[in-house]
Amino acid sequence: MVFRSIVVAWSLAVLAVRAIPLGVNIVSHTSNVPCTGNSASDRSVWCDHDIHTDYYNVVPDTGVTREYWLELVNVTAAPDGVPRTVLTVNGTVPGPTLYADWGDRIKVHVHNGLENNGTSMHFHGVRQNNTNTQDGVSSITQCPVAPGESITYEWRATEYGSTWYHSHFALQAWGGVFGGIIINGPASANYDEDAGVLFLNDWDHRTVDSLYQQAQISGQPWLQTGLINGTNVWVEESDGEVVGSRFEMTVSRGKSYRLRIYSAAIGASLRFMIDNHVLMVIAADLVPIQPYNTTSLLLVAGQRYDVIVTANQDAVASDFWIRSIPQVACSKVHNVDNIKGILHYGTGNASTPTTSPWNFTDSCLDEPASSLVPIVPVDASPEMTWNSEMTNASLNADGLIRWSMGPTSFKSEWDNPTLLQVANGTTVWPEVAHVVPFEGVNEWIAIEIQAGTSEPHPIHLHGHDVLILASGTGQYVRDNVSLQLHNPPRRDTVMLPGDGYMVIAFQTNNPGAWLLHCHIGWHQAEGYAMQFLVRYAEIESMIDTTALETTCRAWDRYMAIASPEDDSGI
Ligand SMILES: *[C@@H]1O[C@H](CO)[C@@H](O)[C@H](O)[C@H]1NC(C)=O
Ligand SMILES: *[C@@H]1O[C@H](CO)[C@@H](O)[C@H](O)[C@H]1NC(C)=O
Ligand SMILES: *[C@@H]1O[C@H](CO)[C@@H](O)[C@H](O)[C@H]1NC(C)=O
Ligand SMILES: *[C@@H]1O[C@H](CO)[C@@H](O)[C@H](O)[C@H]1NC(C)=O
Ligand SMILES: *[C@@H]1O[C@H](CO)[C@@H](O)[C@H](O)[C@H]1NC(C)=O
Ligand SMILES: *[C@@H]1O[C@H](CO)[C@@H](O)[C@H](O)[C@H]1NC(C)=O
Ligand SMILES: *[C@@H]1O[C@H](CO)[C@@H](O)[C@H](O)[C@H]1NC(C)=O
Ligand SMILES: *[C@@H]1O[C@H](CO)[C@@H](O)[C@H](O)[C@H]1NC(C)=O
Ligand SMILES: *[C@@H]1O[C@H](CO)[C@@H](O)[C@H](O)[C@H]1NC(C)=O
Ligand SMILES: *[C@@H]1O[C@H](CO)[C@@H](O)[C@H](O)[C@H]1NC(C)=O
Ligand SMILES: *[C@@H]1O[C@H](CO)[C@@H](O)[C@H](O)[C@H]1NC(C)=O
Ligand SMILES: [Cu+2]
Repeated sequence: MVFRSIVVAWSLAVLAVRAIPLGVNIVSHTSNVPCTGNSASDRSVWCDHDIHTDYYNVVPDTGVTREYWLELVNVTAAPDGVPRTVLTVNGTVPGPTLYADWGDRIKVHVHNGLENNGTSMHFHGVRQNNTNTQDGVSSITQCPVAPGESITYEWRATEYGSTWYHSHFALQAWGGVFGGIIINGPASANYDEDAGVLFLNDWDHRTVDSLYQQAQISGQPWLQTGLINGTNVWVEESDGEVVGSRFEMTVSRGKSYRLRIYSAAIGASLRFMIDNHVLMVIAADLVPIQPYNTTSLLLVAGQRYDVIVTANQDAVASDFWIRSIPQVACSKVHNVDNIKGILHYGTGNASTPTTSPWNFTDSCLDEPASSLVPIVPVDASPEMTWNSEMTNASLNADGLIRWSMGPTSFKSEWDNPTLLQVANGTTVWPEVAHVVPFEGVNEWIAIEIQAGTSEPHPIHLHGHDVLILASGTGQYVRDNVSLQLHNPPRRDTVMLPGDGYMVIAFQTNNPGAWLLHCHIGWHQAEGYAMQFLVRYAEIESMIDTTALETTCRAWDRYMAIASPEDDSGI
């Protein structure tokens, strides 16, 4: 089949005035019919498919390839009114949103326009079914892309919903290199309008790179503030002057809006709420769930929730605060009461809200398992291969903090990625690369993770939605804890409770080198990671050795003048 390439390079100005999800109108399909049937009064249908379609095995044939060009640019920007160096995609934080329909192929050209950093682009939560080579992880699936060089990624949107792309090189993602991905598809509840992505960040006026040394000596550094979709205000300590501006979202009374909420935090766990408005939750990461209502939602680093907000208030006197509240139990962020945006009813300028927050309990635990019920059920097999990992922190020979999953802190080499070694026939791995091989086809793997400290950690597995079979505090004892095998919560990023444990499961149905790691940037850089090498014999044929080696050769040339690797390599 010949796929037609559609060049998609919308400007930000166009994005700002869109009324319906972009990308749907301008696409001409070469096969199949357009996805009619999906409307405000029935979001469950999608072409010949619907919200009950098993998206792990079935994917619509759209015949469409979406092509995007992204450029890394080093700018001076002031997201909260205070200027600093920000590493961006195309000059903005967040970077441009990528749109596609369920089943489309997505081709992303990334140009590294930075002077002093490598890069690689990871499509978080994207399943990469048989395309592990496109996962964009430095040291695992590729060498970093050297300054001035480009790379092209191509993958199929086999799942739909809300996810994001971000750099997987050093701390670059938290320097500003990230943006949203919206894959249009069916939904588990109806809404009038798609309001798009809404990123939550923790933020500081110093760069993450300049804080890394301190993080390695005394743990997560305190950050000054946070952003809502790339903006916030800041009150100058010297004279009380207010700089920056607040995020605003304008709604019409009576209408319902789908909001895609993301945490792109480097460390904080953020509670999201809109005063007086209930959030109807319809998806956790890329997994549609049975809708449920809540007044606030905790997002740990890397997670997403899709919610429907109905503008059902009488907004005569006031607009409403949108809040992102770092949870003090596990976050080191100041300014907790002033990371706010405004939900504005009607036309004209927004007023300063006088509304009060919903009551909440400060907590760093994920939403209860009973709330996160996937629409498409997946059961784990009681016959599983077990893998146990103790996680902990210690000091290395230089007195720097190093985290470990298992016996050693993770360390991989920028210029010798796992896939290059697989292409070369390597089967013996250094202990620090923490490679766990699985050869079985469609075998169920249970990973038991025990936290060695009181700090909770958002754990992310690449290339899979994991099933959360158990989670709790204290020491895990296999025979004493029952596992939820029947349709447990399923997603790509899960909070490991402090001084606690969790058991997550996945099936070996996708060959490749898949990273499992903590999504707190500092911890990832300090070695909180391991990799699964799934079905070795099938990986080699997927690798484009020429492309891999071309990137690596350019990187080797750059490394002669670059700063040496001083982190885990991922
Ligand atoms: C990003 O910037 C590049 C270079 O200016 C431009 O060609 C491209 O269209 C932009 N991409 C998007 C998605 O806006
Ligand atoms: C993913 O790949 C497997 C194995 O090739 C295949 O059976 C399955 O249908 C694919 N899933 C989708 C959604 O394409
Ligand atoms: C970004 O620009 C600043 C200021 O010129 C420079 O110090 C820094 O090295 C640059 N960063 C990268 C990654 O190129
Ligand atoms: C990336 O660039 C920043 C400057 O913007 C620098 O501080 C940092 O060391 C660089 N990181 C790597 C791994 O090259
Ligand atoms: C958040 O920013 C992105 C990127 O600029 C934009 O597409 C989106 O519409 C914004 N979200 C909301 C809810 O306004
Ligand atoms: C959520 O609350 C709204 C009213 O605020 C109600 O219409 C809706 O049915 C509720 N949804 C669920 C899943 O309980
Ligand atoms: C809205 O705000 C803008 C910018 O602050 C201002 O110029 C304008 O007069 C305001 N409009 C109204 C109706 O208050
Ligand atoms: C929060 O709890 C207090 C004390 O129970 C109560 O007075 C207040 O109305 C509650 N606020 C909200 C928004 O529910
Ligand atoms: C974690 O590491 C610390 C410091 O190396 C050590 O004292 C402690 O015993 C370890 N904890 C566990 C549970 O292994
Ligand atoms: C590939 O294997 C050969 C022979 O074992 C070795 O000499 C070479 O250094 C390896 N190359 C890489 C990139 O690992
Ligand atoms: C496991 O449960 C049994 C029965 O409740 C109890 O006697 C035993 O102490 C528990 N084991 C551990 C290690 O907690
Ligand atoms: Cu962590």
